[in-house]
Amino acid sequence: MTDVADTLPAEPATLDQTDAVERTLVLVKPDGVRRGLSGEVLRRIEAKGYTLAAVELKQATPELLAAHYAEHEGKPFYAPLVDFMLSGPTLAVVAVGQGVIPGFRSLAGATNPTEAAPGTIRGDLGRDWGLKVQQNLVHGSDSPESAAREIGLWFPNL
Ligand code: IDP
Ligand code: MG
Repeated sequence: MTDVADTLPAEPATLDQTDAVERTLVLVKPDGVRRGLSGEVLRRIEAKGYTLAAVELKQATPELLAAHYAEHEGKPFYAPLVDFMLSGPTLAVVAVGQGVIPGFRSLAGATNPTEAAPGTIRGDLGRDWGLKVQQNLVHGSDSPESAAREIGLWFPNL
């Protein structure tokens, strides 16, 4: 016979149970910094209610970008993407809050700025400048694993 205790959840839900706070890496790419949109991106993150845990203007290096974009190595857009990311400073940001990983991806909009919905960062502020989707203003981590890895790369002391 099954003991009733075996059928109960180990930790029953309580009324004050909350989602875990998560962290994501946001980058304002060199096109966004050059166009003076760093503040606008930070404004949208804060207006949504997320918290800024770190903000630093950094010049990326080939080594950092090779690690950051390892999943794209070998793709046709990889070398031009790395060159673009080396073309000027990047604003690196750690944003914090429940659901911030998908939440920032939603604020950023679709990868292709021509297709990104109005209301999103890429949809409102980005466009094709002759390079299709490369210059799309921002990066946001796409999973908890990517966020942990990318925060470690851009903010080794956090
Ligand atoms: P994401 O930034 O929306 O996560 P990914 O597919 O991870 O998009 O691509 C990383 C970055 O590589 C994009 O944000 C964009 O800058 C660039 N990229 C992606 N696809 C292309 C392409 O087809 N041509 C040029 N650049 C691209
Ligand atoms: Mg990506």
